[in-house]
Amino acid sequence: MGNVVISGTGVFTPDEVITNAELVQAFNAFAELQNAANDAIDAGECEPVPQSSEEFIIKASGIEQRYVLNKSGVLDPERMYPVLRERSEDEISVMAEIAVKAATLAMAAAGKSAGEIDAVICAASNHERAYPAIAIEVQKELGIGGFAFDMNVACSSATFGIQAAADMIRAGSARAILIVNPEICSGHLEWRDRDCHFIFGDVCTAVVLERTETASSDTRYEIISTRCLTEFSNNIRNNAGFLRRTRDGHMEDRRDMLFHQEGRKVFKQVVPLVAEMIVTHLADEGIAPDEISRMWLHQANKAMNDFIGQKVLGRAPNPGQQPNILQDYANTSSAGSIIAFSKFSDDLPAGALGVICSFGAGYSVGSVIVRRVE
Ligand code: CO8
Repeated sequence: MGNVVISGTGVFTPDEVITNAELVQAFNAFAELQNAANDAIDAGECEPVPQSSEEFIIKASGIEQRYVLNKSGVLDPERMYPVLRERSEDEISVMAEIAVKAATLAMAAAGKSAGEIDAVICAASNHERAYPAIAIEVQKELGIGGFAFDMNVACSSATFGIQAAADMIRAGSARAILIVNPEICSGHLEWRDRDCHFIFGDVCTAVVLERTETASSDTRYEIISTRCLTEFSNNIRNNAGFLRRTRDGHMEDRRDMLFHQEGRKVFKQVVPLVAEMIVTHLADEGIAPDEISRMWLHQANKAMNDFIGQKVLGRAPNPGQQPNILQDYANTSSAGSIIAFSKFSDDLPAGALGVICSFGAGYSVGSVIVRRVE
C-alpha cells in the first residue's frame, strides 16, 4: 500500500448564493401563501405550514449560506425549486459541465494532461440521467482515453471513489484516474419542507490520483490506507427511480421522491459509527489519534463534526485541525470533505498525517488516511 498519491484537487463553486435570511424569507412567504389558500386550517382540520427561522438553522446546523446553480426558482414562493434549462442531446449536460470545470482545476493542480489520465469516475449522490454515464461524457469533453463510469454511494461517493481508484492504480488498471463529484443537491432537496430546506447546496469537486513515481505537483498526499463501511438504513432516503412510472400514483408530486431523513436518528447513530471507524482504521495502521494533524470530515452539521473530532482525538480539536466549510457551502453531499481537503491542505508540512472522512446515506462511511509528501 501507499504507492498512490492525490496529486491535485479542484472545486467549482456556483456564482449564485442564498443566505439564510433570503432562504427563510422565501420559505415564510411560501408558508403564508399555502396557509391563506387552505380553508381546512380555519376549519381546524389541519395545521398551518409553520414558519422557518434563521436562528434555528444556524443553531441546529452551523450553516450560514449555500451556493446554488439557480437561485431565482428556489426563492420564488410560488415555485420553490431551481430553474435549469432543459438541454438538447447535442449540448453538454449540467453535471458534466460543472465536472469539467472542477476537473480542469484538479488536472492543472496535478500538472497532468488528458493523455496522462486513463480513467474517469463520476462519483455523486444522483446522476442526471440513466445513461450514457456522465463520466463518459466528461471523459469525451476532456479528451481522456481509457474508460469511465458513474458510481453512487450518496455522501460517501467521493471517498469510495478514492478507494476504487487507488485500488485500480495499484492493480495496474490505470496510471492516473480523475474522480469528479458534481453534486446538484438543489435538484433533489424539498425546499418546501422546513425540516430540511436549509441543509444542502450545489458544488463540484475533482481529484486526480496517480502513482507516486509519476507525481510532481506542489501539493501531494500519499494514500496510506482506505477503508469503506456500509450498513443499511432507511433514515436517509430518496425513492425516485426508474420503476416509478410502473406504480400507480408514483408520478405525482410525492414527498418521498425527494431527499427525506430522520435527522435526529441519523445524528445519534452516525456519530459513534464514524468515530469508531476512524479510531479503528488509525489503530490498524499503527497511528495514534494525536499523530493526526488534520481531519477533513463530511460537511453535514457542525455539532456532528465537533462530536466526532472530540471522540477521535479524546479532546476538542485544536483551531484549524478540523476545518469546516459547511457555514459557506452547506451540505454538498460527497463533495464536502473534498472541499475542506482542497481548501485546507496546502499549509501542512511534509510528513503530516490526515484523514479524509465521509458519512451519510446508506449508511456509508469512507475513511482515507493520507500523508503529505511535498
Ligand atoms: N425553523 C424553525 N424550526 C424548525 C425548523 C426550521 N427550519 N426545522 C425544524 N424545526 C423545528 C422542528 O419542527 C422541531 O420542533 P418540535 O421540537 O416542536 O417538534 C424542532 O425545530 C427541532 O427539530 P429537529 O429535531 O429536526 O432538529 P435537530 O436539532 O435534530 O436538527 C438537523 C435537524 C439539522 C437535520 C440535524 O438533525 C442533523 O443535522 N442531523 C444529521 C443529518 C445528516 O447528517 N444527514 C446526512 C444527510 S446527507 C446524505 O447522506 C446525502 C444524501 C444525498 C444528498 C441529498 C441532496 C438533497
